[in-house]
Amino acid sequence: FINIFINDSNVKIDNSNTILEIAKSLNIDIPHICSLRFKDINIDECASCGVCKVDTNLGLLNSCSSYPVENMRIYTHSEKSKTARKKAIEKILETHPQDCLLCEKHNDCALQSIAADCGVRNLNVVKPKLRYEIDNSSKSIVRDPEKCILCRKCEVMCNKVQTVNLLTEIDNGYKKVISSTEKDLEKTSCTYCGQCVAVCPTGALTEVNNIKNVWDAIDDDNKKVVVQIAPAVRVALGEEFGMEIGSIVTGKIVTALRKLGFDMVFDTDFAADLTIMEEANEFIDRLQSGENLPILTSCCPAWVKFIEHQKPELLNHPSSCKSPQQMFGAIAKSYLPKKLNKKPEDMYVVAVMPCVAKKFEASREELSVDNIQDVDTVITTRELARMIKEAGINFTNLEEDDFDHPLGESSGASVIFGTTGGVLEAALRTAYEWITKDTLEKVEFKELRGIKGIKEATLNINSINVNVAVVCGLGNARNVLEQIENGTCKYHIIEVMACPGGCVGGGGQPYHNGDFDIIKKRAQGLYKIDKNKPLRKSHENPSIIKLYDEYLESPGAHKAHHILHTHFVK
Ligand code: HC1
Ligand code: SF4
Repeated sequence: FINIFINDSNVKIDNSNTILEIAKSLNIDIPHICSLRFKDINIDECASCGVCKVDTNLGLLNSCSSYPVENMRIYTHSEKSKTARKKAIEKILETHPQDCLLCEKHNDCALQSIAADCGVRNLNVVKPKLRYEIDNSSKSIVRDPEKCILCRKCEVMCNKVQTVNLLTEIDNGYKKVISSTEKDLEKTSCTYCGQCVAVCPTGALTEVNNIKNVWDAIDDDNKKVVVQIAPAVRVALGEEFGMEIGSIVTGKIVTALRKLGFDMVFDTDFAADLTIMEEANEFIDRLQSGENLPILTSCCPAWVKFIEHQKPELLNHPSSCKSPQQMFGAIAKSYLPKKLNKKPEDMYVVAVMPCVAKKFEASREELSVDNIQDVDTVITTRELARMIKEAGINFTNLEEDDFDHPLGESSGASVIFGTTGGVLEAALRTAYEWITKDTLEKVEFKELRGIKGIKEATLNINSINVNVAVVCGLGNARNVLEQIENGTCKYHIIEVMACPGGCVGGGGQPYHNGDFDIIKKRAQGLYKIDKNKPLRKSHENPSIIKLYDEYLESPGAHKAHHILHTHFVK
């Protein structure tokens, strides 16, 4: 601990923190853009945008990368620091488009709000002519390199955290931006994990906006429009309306979706239970035959694309199960129309997801049944918030409502899919009972919880030691894939999610600006929902039991396979 003076107040502080962090702990906001600090995953980077300048007795310093020394005098908002900050912002704005009102990031743009907070009102710059076209080649992410401000956060996420290594500095001088060397994202090995989108402070990286597709479908009288919501959405959407982080807003979302005009409101959790039926069955088969172990979960589309691009020779390991999003769509276009006396082509399936890769996933031709795509359109948690605002719905004051049935019933196991470790925990609750034929009393696998990048445990099931692991973040996934490749992997089953923290930290969630406390609070919300559910095991879900009785026969049966399983592309 050392002694410093900050804005003339004498404080004792821990000098292992940056000036920026110390100020934050003292409730002093220093504007900053480029710093990316994820303590939980050892990321501490900044690109020196210069916006976080503070005035000290040692001169002007970037507070995000400077540490205090004994008796240092720091002025966070002196004229000198404010002027330096303003200059840094003006420098960024020299090449930045000024069509803020029309930008996808309007109201969510860190650059816009910081410029406003710092009093930038006039710009005396002659903007250079357009340097880059918009890249909308992909189904998930739109890139507008014109809006890149060289903060390099996307590069850190893609190269260091996800190890996809796609992003780099391209061009020189006033044309310098961070991008891929290939102009069309679609032609690259991008996984669409969206972690670059999650940290981009401007409109340079945004999701593909599918809101119009949804309004058009709702207005089409010939379509029966059904909607599903992913586990992680229900503990994050409230943030868009100023509610406390981690608030559980499931019932309000159902009401809002009905008000928006959806014909039926269902739950991806139902399909997560279905996924567990198929995946636990597949796991037990492989465990007993000893073939293709470890089995890798396959519900995260960015992870699937990662292994397809990076280690295609290991594609015998992922489970052949479709993800819950896709299983939901497949059932909503086969079993459900029979119940409603409709044809599959009359159905229109919308998914609300915390993820941008889910948009790409829905478009994959492998994810269809008899040439009918399982899911028609995917919107993110953020896009749903925009639709609710567009419709003038006062979300915070909404009454709570329940899902439609039968595709709205779920167990506690399904909702924890939305956080790292949840899919494996859910699978083990079912696999344990199916293997041992005993009741699992202690359903919570605490050792698989928490946001650590790799977690592992050994469970004794019927005298077999089953080694399990949970991985989040694609860099950690690469590590595990290398173990499989070189024969040192000891696990029998591994859950993999591309985003640090799992879906609660997805690229389509309300922007969390790298704050892991937000991700943890959302995860706590999901565990709370699980705890309060009367049924906590997927195979006990009555609607799932009925679905097999009436339609799918049994897990892994021919019909179930035709509708609920897929294959991968090398
Ligand atoms: Fe996920 Fe999944 S948990 S992938 O993170 O398996 O997106 O929430 O919907 O499909 O259920 C996302 C979340 C989601 C699927 C489920
Ligand atoms: Fe990299 Fe993921 Fe962004 Fe693609 S979506 S560029 S893989 S961080």
